[in-house]
Amino acid sequence: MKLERIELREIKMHMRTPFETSFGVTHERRIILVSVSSGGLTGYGEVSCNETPGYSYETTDTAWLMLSELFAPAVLGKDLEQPGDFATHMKPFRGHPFAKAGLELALWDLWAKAAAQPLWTYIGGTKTQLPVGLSVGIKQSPQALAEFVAQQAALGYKRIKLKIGRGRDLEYVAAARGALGADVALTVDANSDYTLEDIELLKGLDQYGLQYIEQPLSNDDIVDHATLARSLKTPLCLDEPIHSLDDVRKAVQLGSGKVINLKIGRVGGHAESHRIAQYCGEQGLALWCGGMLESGVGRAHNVALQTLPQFTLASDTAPSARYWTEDITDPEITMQDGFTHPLEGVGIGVALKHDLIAKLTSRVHVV
Ligand code: OSB
Ligand code: MG
Repeated sequence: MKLERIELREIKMHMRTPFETSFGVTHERRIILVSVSSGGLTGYGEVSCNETPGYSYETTDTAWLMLSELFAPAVLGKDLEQPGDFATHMKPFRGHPFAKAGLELALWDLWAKAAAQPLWTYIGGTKTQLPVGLSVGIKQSPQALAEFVAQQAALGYKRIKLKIGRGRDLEYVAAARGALGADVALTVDANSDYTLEDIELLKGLDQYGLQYIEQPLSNDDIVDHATLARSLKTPLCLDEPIHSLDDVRKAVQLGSGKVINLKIGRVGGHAESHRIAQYCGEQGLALWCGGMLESGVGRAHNVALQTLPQFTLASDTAPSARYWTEDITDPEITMQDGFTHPLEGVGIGVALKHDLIAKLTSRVHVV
């Protein structure tokens, strides 16, 4: 298909409640929607990196620059046989996976629409019951956290993940575990806030029966994680340092973690996500799909991805209502009894609310 038109559109979406992690607080998301048109069809993708370089070096502004100046011009007018060909055109450009993914996702949606198929079956998905986990931001006090998680667990989530950070760890986890009881699957995510000097403190987490500890150490580390893994009973989950199948392979070789949080944006799109999922299946690694506080567009892609048979644990695909007063898609992402389900329309299976999107738009660039 010949890529006839590429549009970048930045929208601002206010979060219903601020989301705090060890690297900062998010009140408002600045999201780039990417649309690619060909033969009367349009595919949609989302750039899901943060507004500041707290989680990764990419930001909304760096992604806008890369997409408008380099990535979109490199494929505009090109005739691609399949979305996988996108990688060939990105060869000259190092890094910036979130920016690349915004465009790559749009291609997958477009190709699935051209095949008149839902994206989830187009990529080879088979699972229809998709367990949902909730990612809970850092709260003001252990007591406030305990009350919040008790409320949320009642909604049926299959796993609760607590954001932790220095000075906001053991007491908070103890309070949440106390409120939830022993049977609820509980995890923590430090977003790289600790070092190996904190090993005794981190060992203290073993007593809470956590399913895994996500990214305790540096954002680009897999070596110290291997050392830490040998000292803990709780399995480690890697998030930030995984950008490719090669990164997963090296982490497995070193023993850095037994669980992989796969984010489509962080690995540059569906094609690399698919390769990573297959490898995780072969290696017996536990796998789940992470979230980046996406709009319904990004979440629809996340839902499609986690229908692949290699996904084994609950994914951070909480319903739209958890994040937004009104999401930009119809339908919104929903959850029933702790599960979400593949979206059955063609492509990503959601229509965009163009009137609402127009009101949220801060800039548009047509390549
Ligand atoms: O580390 O998984 C993370 C949000 C922004 C940046 C990093 C992370 C997160 C989340 C939220 O945990 C997941 C979600 O609910 O979308
Ligand atoms: Mg994480």
